[in-house]
Amino acid sequence: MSPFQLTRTLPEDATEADLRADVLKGLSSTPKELPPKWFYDARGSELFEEITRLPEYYPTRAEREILIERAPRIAAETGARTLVELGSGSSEKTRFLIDALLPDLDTYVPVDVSESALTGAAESLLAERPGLRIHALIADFTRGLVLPPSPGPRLVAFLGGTIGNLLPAERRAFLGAVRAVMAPGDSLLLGTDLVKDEATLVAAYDDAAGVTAEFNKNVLAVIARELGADVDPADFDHVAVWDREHEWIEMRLRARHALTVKIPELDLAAQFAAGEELRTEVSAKFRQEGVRAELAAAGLELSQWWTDRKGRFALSLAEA
Ligand code: AVJ
Repeated sequence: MSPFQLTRTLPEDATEADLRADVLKGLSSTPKELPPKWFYDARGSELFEEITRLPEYYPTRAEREILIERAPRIAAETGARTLVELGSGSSEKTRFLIDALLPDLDTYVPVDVSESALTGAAESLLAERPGLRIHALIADFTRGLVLPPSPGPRLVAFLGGTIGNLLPAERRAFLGAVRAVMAPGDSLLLGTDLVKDEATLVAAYDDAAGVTAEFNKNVLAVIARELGADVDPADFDHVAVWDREHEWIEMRLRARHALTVKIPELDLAAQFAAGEELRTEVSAKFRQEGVRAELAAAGLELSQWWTDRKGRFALSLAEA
């Protein structure tokens, strides 16, 4: 059998239909909002990669530091023969994990909504790690998870702090779905950004070079291209605020003056008052006790909690 298999669990047109539904609902609600997953077209993914290299955006470097230091422990404790990675993207940091899990590792299962990210990452991985089986899944794991057959024990990794993009109720559903595909002896490796001083957090989402502002506005370019929306990104300002009650960062786009975003094919004319904001992302920040409690509520027990030296980011290991 070929060492690379690709399974699509999403219909080809699901993305388009989802985008329409999200835009129709989000631009008709008060306050207006759009889910962050629509940032990531080719340009948005490129901008995110650029964000990860900004001096203000510490999470990627902090998580890489933990992964490099703890990968051998993770391998020893999990003994994983299958690594499932949710939202794998370019699989860049995963290499540390894969190398520590080899030679016992049999199959790597990257799961992402982006087919191009999956095939690109798989190609280079296969060239470097002959013998590793890769079964890529094009799937939206927020809608439940069906995994291909592969040997256990399994390690499910959800890195980058992306769980922070989910609201509490969505996190509950997500962790429940992950727990549901885990057998006894399987593990979850979860990356979470941590609560810290407001200035550091806000700077990470409002960098001096303006890359995050461009990333935020890219969602407008996506709806203009995909849905023919009549919208000019220059009519909006990038806003990043720390919500201390919910302990999350919100990214918003603020209308510089009164305007209407027209999307004829959705029969939509969304009116913005001057200064009105559209919420484009929630990025929740965590504390150990909160992570432990959310895992426990899903039937998962926190067994390891590792942070970078500066205590900015955490990797949690949990067992079913
Ligand atoms: C990829 C979801 C982890 O929330 O920090 C980066 C996305 N948004 N800058 C994050 C993001 C603004 C990022 N995640």
